[in-house]
Amino acid sequence: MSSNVAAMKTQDVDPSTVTDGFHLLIDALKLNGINTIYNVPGIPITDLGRYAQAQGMRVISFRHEQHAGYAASVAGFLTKKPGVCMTVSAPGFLNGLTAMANATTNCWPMILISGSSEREIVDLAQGDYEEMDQLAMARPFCKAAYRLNYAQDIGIAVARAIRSAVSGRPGGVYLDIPGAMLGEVMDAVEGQRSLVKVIDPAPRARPSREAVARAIDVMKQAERPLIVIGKGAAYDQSDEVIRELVEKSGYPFLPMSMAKGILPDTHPQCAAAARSLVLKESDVVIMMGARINWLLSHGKGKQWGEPGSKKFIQIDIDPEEMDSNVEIAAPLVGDVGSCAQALIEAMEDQGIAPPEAWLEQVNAKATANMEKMSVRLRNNNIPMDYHAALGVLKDIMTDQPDTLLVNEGANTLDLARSIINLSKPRQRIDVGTWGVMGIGMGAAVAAAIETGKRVLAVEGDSAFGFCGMEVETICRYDLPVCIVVFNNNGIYRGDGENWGGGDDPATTVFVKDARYDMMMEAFGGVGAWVKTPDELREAVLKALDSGKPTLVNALIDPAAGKESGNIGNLNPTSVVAQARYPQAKTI
Ligand code: OXT
Ligand code: ADP
Ligand code: MG
Repeated sequence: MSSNVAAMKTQDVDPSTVTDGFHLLIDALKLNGINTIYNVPGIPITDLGRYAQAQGMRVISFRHEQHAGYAASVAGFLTKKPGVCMTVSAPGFLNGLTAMANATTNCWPMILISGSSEREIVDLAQGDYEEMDQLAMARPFCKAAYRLNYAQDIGIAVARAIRSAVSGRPGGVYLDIPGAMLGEVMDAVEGQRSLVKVIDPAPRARPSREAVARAIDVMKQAERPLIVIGKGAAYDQSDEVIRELVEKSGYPFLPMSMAKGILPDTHPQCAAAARSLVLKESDVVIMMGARINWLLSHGKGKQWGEPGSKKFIQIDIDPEEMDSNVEIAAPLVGDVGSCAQALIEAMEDQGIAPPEAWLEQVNAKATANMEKMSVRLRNNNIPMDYHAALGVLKDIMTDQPDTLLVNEGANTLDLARSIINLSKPRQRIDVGTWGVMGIGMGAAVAAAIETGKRVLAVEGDSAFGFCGMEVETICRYDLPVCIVVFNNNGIYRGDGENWGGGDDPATTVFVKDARYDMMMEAFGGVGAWVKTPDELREAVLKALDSGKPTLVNALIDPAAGKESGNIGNLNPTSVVAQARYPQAKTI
């Protein structure tokens, strides 16, 4: 910065010859195709949001930073470009940090930009306004953390942030913006010159020829093969290549929850409805953008059959993922598209085709499970149970495949995952690797903003409570989001009792029959309070048809759910507890 620029007064300024930190940051983001910021305003970034809007960016302001952050991370998942969340210092930063940590855990690219207090005061711990050493706090939760001390470094810092977020295994990146830097004035030409357009930030990574040959050798030995497709594959957007690999190999495939729809759930090779069988009985498993973590019982235990009965081929962008839980016989390090393409080419004339008997066994199990399920979906019990309500939503989603599905809760999540068929890639956004509650409204906003499509958010009443105030955000931006709250009056179930016999309600129950629909009405949206499958159908169809922000409050039998949905086995217990509280055995 030249000294005459630094000494300028407002009346001397010709905005065509000088710029500042605010505008350079906006220019740097726009230059790199980032045109949306998910934000909560306040000192020192209030004006940054205003100027970004003035400069043609979409700035979506939330009521709480966590949801702005979740929205940014979901934008990253859907677009392969880092979603940007902007917050104020200390408390706002910490609110956003949860979302950035969640993005890193889910391998989604996101940049958290937080304003921060005066460096000199923070470093001497002299008690500045919202003082906190944010850079140090952020580091354990992201791939990279950078501080921007000078306006002239903005171009490089934004370039580094973008590359860190999307290259290799994607994740969260933190950019610390001391307030003083934003106001720093700089010559406009020099400023423009300092900006960096990132070229090829996430280059394709092809697997080596030897690695492909090794994988083919393993595939040739397979008698009961399986492909597990994860959200890393959905993120990769190589939808056609994935489909070709699955269909050319003829292998049954099991989609992890957010990989549903890359190939339709109704595809003849889909083994979602034969999950236990394929995990247990398969002998060769190709993992494609899916980690062998808790969601797959770490690849061990009785779910996976006899120890040593499997060989794994794993496709992943991150070499360190290999052997993390079980031995990987054939690691394929690279992006899903390149690895799948390499396998397709190398498979030619290798006689790779699964034995008919295996396919028949898988199909028989899937058909039996689907038949059992379809009977349960057609009931008219009052109060409604999960199956009846989800049967309605299943039909609607089948008829309207361009609608995106957001889903969270416990029973609401687990049953919707199995029941609602999807047919488009990246059609489903859910609680992800951490099973986090409260992602719903941020995800719904991002899904609507990034795709321009209708969104159906199927929410447990507890899950919705984590983010419910964002219905105001949905109304304010008039987004085509229909929220269905599965209102069973509580966490898992609404019929719990205080085991001490006191007047306080049980720890897992809520106010009975709460009118969540009125929250939506309070902000000008449409509310509906439904008690039967027919009423539910009518309300959701009306919402999706009109595109108006709508909340359908669906009364669900408080006794219909299971403790923790499908993962009750993860709750710790003890013989002492079981002996003291006989009720513990019955939930
Ligand atoms: O093969 P088998 O025979 O085994 O059958 C399987 C499939 O083959 C079959 N299937 C089908 N059959 C027929 N047709 C079709 N189409 C079909 N598809 C599949 O069905 C079975 C089951 O299949 P599935 O589901 O694929 O398999 P499974 O065994 O379940 O898979 C295992 C998992 C682990 C992969 C799967 O269960 C999974 O992905 N689970 C994710 C679980 C998860 O993340 N849960 C959320 C967290 S729970 C808890 O932590 C909650 N909290 C605490 C809390 C959290 N999380 N976060 C924060 C910030 N604070 C606190 C809270 C507060 S949940 C919660 C709130 C809950 O209350 P709500 O009111 O919101 O919700 P309700 O419960 O509704 O009240
Ligand atoms: P799921 O929960 O669906 O099983 P995970 O989040 O556990 O999926 O796994 C996603 C995996 O995908 C991560 O190990 C990540 O490194 C990997 N991944 C992310 N992007 C790509 C990509 N473009 N190509 C290959 N692997 C990827
Ligand atoms: Mg509930």
